Amino acid sequence: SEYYSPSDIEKKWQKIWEKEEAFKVGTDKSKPKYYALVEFPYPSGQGLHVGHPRPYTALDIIARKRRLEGYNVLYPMGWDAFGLPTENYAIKNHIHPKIVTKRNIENFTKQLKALGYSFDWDREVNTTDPNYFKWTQWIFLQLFKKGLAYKTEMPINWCTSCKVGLANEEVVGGVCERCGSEVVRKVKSQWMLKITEYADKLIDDLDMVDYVDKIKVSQVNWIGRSVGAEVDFKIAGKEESLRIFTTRPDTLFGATYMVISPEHPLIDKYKDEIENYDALMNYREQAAKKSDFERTELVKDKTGVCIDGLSAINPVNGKEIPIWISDYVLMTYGTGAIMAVPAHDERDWEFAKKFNLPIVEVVAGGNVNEAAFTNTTTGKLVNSDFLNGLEVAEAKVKILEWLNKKGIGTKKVNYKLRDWVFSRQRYWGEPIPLVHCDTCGYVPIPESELPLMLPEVESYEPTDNGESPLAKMTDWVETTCPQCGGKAHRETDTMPQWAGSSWYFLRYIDPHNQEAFASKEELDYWLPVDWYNGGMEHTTLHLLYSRFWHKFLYDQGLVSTPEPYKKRTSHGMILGENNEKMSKSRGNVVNPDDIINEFGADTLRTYEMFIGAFDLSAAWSQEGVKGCRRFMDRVWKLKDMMKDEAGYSAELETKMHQTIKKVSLDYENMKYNTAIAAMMSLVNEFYRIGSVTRGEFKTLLVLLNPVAPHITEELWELIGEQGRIYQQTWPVFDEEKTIEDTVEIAVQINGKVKANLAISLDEKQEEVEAKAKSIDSIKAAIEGKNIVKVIYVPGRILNIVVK
Ligand code: ANZ
Ligand code: ZN
Repeated sequence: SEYYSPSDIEKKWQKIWEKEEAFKVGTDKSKPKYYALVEFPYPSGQGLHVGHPRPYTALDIIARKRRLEGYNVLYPMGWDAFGLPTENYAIKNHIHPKIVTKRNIENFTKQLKALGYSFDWDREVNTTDPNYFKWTQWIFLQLFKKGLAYKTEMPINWCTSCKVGLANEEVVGGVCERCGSEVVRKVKSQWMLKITEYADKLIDDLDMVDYVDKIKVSQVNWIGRSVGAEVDFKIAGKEESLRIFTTRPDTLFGATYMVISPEHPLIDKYKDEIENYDALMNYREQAAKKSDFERTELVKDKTGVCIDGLSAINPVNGKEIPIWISDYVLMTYGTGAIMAVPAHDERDWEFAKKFNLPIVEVVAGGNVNEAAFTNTTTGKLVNSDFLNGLEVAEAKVKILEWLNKKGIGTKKVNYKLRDWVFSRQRYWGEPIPLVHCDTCGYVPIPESELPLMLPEVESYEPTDNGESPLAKMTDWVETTCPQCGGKAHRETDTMPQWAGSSWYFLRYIDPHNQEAFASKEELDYWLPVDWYNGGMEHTTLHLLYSRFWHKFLYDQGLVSTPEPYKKRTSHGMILGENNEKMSKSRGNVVNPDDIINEFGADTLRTYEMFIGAFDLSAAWSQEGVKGCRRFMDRVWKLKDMMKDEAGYSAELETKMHQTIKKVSLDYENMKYNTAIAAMMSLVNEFYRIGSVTRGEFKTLLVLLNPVAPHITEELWELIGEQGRIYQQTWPVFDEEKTIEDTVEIAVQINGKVKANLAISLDEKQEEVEAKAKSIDSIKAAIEGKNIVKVIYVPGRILNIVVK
């Protein structure tokens, strides 16, 4: 056909690929495998966002390239479909979330298919499908049986609007991550998963994987492993001690006062002896209104109250020191009590300055009247008796020995990571497959009864007291104990949104298996995921959770690798034209369907890869989209310029090899924008020369195919090539032929450029000189003059000095 009409050819090729099962995962296990993974979407009512195609196209490029390189490729897609927005929509519109979900998935599927991704759709998973969540429940039961799921009363983050408990990770800056409403503390009985048991492995095993640095760093910081000591300080005049956690036991001689959390039980225990109990209670009440974040991060101005009538003894020097309460010490970390060393800790320094407490320098090197000296690598101990003269590291070892010998201190490791709140009081989630029996406690339902289905309810709202709507279904709730046959109640909490995504990459490996979540044989072949790309915002949530589940399954011998993902990368966000987040309220949302209708999916794919460095955010530009469409048009017209010659032309041979090399490497390094720029530059060369050989055109089509799969297949067919591009092999380049052997040099007369000259790099000065002198303008410039000197800078400049 004469004109480039993406709407016709894109549908045509999508049908052909489907019919030919072009991207169905191969069964030949002798081939090397490649598992490329992107985060499956939450099928919201809004449909696909232009942010989705960025990562999906990026790994589609890798998946398509790997197939051409001879790999057996798994590139799957599915739906993370349980969750609040669907449930909230169901509540408002009185439609079953199942129906809403089905509708949304249909829409998303249509949109993704229109983008021409090479997903193997036979492996589609849906976390709300009973055949799927049966295994989510099964894995939960394994965790329960191994003691890694437990129920406890605890203060949880409670969103006042969603009426749901939130994990710490879901509270951002003191408000609910989903709806932005205020989050308060509420004591509730919750199911917890012991992710803390895996804290060390989750840090240490990062050494095994290839994650971009900022992802590793943020996981390590989130887990927050902190090596230090617990030390007991005697309370003056009592037998009892106050235990503190410190990372700096070396600074013990500098501890001039102590601080306990306002919630610390010590206060209530010595209520009768404390002279200002009321003032302490007053302060405690104020502190309770603040989030941990406000108490530690936001407030620079320190507050606190000194406890009158109670003091402590510093064990290293026997000095009596006061005990304060302050909200910067949290009850939920360490022991809820600290020794304050104002000379070497910033928070303590600010506190001491404010309340005029003594500051004693114990590590030399700073000026502790001006600021806390927190450096631990320079400086020696001072004012510290038997530690004097030691380096910080040496002093830590020595003081620990001393504390151990005295029986008042030991090494201790603390983590910021908390166990994972694993229950929600909502309808649209996986039912927790446990019953509670008064005699037997919590008992798993028999595995043969999985999946435990959600009952039909009248309304999906949580009850007023915050219980799940399932609690109202007495028929469903009342059951018998699988262990003793007595009366029992079903657990009515459901699992959080993060449950289904914690193992979905395993189900893709063997999605139709009825006997197991996946067979050992398939798992052995496909694991680990070779490349997983996803959002930075999932680093301390989904990415950490799924590593935890995987490690648990590994310890049970159920999967073959200690880590699920070999490589993890992250994409930047796509912003509105004015560099703001796209949102309905700003009216700057770009709908991918509109772009596809107007310009074609190949243009959208190319544009999203060309928009900027993949890991950085980038602003949408309609002009940029048009530019990519013009590139498609230029590629399209090359068919009319093609000369039927199989090889590369002499003129473009180097350029061809260079382009293959650049595009191949750039794809691997996620430098999609520069790969596309290189292909644009090659196309410019074809236009400059006015023709393209069949060999050159074919190479271009294969290189461009991963980015723009439809137009390239169509052109391949139009020029009468056999087979499809998806059946070809990836072009190879010859390193030697990528090296430029001709260069342009400047020819100067008395330092002024008069002409340019193309020469070969191996040409000698005499040859270059001779050539230069044969150029007309040079000839004219030296005629009748004396050549005083000729200076040649090889490959760059030839300067002829004349008089
Ligand atoms: C004395 C000291 C001297 C400290 C010094 C630091 C520097 P990370 O790294 O976060 O574990 N701390 C301990 N428990 C606390 C709590 N519940 N709330 C607030 N702060 C607490 O920090 C550990 C350090 O934070 C501990 O070491 C303690 O202060 C403080 F030059 O002890 B340090
Ligand atoms: Zn029982």
